[in-house]
Amino acid sequence: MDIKGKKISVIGAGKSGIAAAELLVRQGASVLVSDIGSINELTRVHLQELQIHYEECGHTESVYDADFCVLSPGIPPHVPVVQAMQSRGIPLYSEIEIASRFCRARIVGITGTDGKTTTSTIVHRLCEEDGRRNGYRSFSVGNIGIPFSSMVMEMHEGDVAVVELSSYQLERSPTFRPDVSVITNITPDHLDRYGGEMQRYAAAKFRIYANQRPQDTLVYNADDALLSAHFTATSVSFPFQLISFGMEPVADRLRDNRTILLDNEVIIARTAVGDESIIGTSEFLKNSFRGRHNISNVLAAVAVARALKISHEAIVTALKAFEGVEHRQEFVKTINGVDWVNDSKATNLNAMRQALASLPTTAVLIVGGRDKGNDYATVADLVREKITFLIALGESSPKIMAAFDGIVPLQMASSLVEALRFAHEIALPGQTVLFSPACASFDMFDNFEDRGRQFKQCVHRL
Ligand code: UMA
Repeated sequence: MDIKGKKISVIGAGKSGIAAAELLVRQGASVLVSDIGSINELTRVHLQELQIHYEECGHTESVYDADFCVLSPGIPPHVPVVQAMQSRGIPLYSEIEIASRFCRARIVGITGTDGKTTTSTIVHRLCEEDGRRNGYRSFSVGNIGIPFSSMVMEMHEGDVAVVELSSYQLERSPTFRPDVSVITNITPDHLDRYGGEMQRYAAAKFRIYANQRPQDTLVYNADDALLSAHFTATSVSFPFQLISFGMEPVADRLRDNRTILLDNEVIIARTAVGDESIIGTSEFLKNSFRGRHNISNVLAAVAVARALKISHEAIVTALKAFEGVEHRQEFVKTINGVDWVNDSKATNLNAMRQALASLPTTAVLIVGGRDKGNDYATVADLVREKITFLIALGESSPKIMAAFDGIVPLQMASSLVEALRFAHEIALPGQTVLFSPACASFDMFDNFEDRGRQFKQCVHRL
């Protein structure tokens, strides 16, 4: 991508905007970073050091004096600055598109509603293990929290970029092309951005394979009804290789003869030439990494490993050593026989559902935050079965109190500290205290990482 001397506006001074600006300036472009809000002191100093122009507290006319614009993923398409760019014919690209144009490494792109962080982390560990043996490096970037642009110039040919991708990041990425793409599942989330239409949300996810070619691979979850129907429909032929994975018994769903499946708790790679045993689930499941959904994540990662030709030994070694992901059903501590679990990454109801389903004990549940249009009735049965007491927290607590009234004893907490204090008093030895908010964090915290860290600090202070 030749951008020398080009004028580029970067909209949003968050993580992705700053990383894209830095990459573009280092490649010789003239960049203006523009944010609708204020830019923090640390970022301002960083921009000044790099001699990057910036403006804050609003987008001025200057942003339209550009050859193209880089849009941060959290900025929805209906906001005035995006509308104005479009009406003036200024091309808009995602930070992912920009980074991928400079990428020499192989790209594994991982999307899906849930499981993408865990799957990305496992794939990264498998690649690291294989890379140690074969002299290449793996990078874990994207929605996981480290912008692709911030690492891309460190990547060399033969390395692997494991890129976690939200649907937002797949928008405005017209040439992005992963060597291996993964779709873990598609269930309702972020529908506010897609006019409430599931089809539009799914279409954004399907952008992940739009540029894939015959030498590339797409990995999909065959247990997901929407994905299974999409990729087995005989009316469409896909110009790339398909590998399915799933825990449900394999029916005649395969059109490619390659699948990663579970047979009597053993992961099997099935191809036209036969079956190969990979690993038993008891060899990688542990206190810090448990639940059926995590077996599904491992199946996806094994499918990627097969596509990348990662050795059997590297797969087994890395899986045995895998201890789970921070903020994702993360075991924090046992206090008086009660296990405390941080699941702050559960920003939607489906993620909370998975956490409840994989609980080995009954639990006291702390739930709530900024509501995303959750229909709590859909988890009522699971809550009745697994939860002995519910503590509602944050903006959505009145809605949560109303939804679970009569289903489980409950109480509202005015702060995280108070929620923990209630839970500490109520939980009995042998139980779990599960912090699985099922909501966004922005009502009380900077982001879900901040929320999870504060939770863990409070637990350690109990
Ligand atoms: N802004 C404007 N103009 C507007 C609207 C917003 O300038 O009209 C500004 C805001 O004031 C703010 C900036 O844009 O300063 C924020 O940009 P952003 O929301 O895109 O956030 P980043 O810090 O760039 O982080 C993004 C991802 N955030 C979102 O997609 C909301 C991060 O995913 C990701 O880790 C990071 O890029 C690096 O790739 C977080 C996330 O919540 C984890 N993702 C969602 C999810 O997982 O559900 C999709």
